[in-house]
Amino acid sequence: MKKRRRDRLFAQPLGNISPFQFDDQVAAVFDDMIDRSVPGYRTIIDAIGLIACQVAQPGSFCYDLGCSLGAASLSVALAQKQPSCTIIAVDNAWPMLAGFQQKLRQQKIPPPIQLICADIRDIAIQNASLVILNFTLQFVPPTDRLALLRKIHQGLLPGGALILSEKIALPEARQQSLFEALHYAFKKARGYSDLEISQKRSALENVMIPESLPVHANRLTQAGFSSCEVWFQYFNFMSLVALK
Ligand code: GEK
Repeated sequence: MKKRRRDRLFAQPLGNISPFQFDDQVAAVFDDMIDRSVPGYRTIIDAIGLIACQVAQPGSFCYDLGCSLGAASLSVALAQKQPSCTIIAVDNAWPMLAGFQQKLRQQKIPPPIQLICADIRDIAIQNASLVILNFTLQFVPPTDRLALLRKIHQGLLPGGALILSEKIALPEARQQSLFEALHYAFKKARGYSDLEISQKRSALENVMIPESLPVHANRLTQAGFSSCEVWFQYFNFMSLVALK
């Protein structure tokens, strides 16, 4: 297994901070970046495999939308005792998919995993027992989110589940600044400097748009989901399961 490369992308002063992109530079350090930036990321990835074992149905599809380097897909694949569903992993950033492809070559994975380079707003979802949006919806323009969730709901089989993980905004201003400060402290404790944190924050502005939990819950209901439960929260990062 290749040693993970440390994220230093925002360590030097950048005169002009361009909007964040999932390019070659990001793909090369992504494992380290997400692990040191998203509280509980590894716990969520491991739990996705456990959730998949409960809901994945033989002969169905499991979609990992915005798969990046495939951590969630691999968790689903490795957790299954015997191949039961085909995993369809989708991302529109080619450098991320290329990184995932490289990982797949290094590992022996039982169930089939198909990689698709596409915008998740454009693909068909069908015969799905599980759909995973692990920190991806926050990168989809808010005006397109309901249509995407409706499509996911329609493509799910009865009893199918959506795992939605997001950075969330807190509706109450004092809680918002407390949770922001806690996330800042989390990143500092993992070795990011003030400069790295503030430059990355600027790069993500208008690219990643978090919303509050009530906004997500209402939209899921509007999209047709009959129930949703938060199973994980660590500061302003949460993951929920929505059922058809
Ligand atoms: C993980 N789920 O490690 N269509 C396809 N892909 C998209 C789109 C879109 N419209 N918008 C964004 N992406 C992963 C982590 S990262 C989250 C997900 C983060 C892709 C984008 O290219 C990137 O790979 C991913 O969604 C978001 O479990 O970096 O905070």
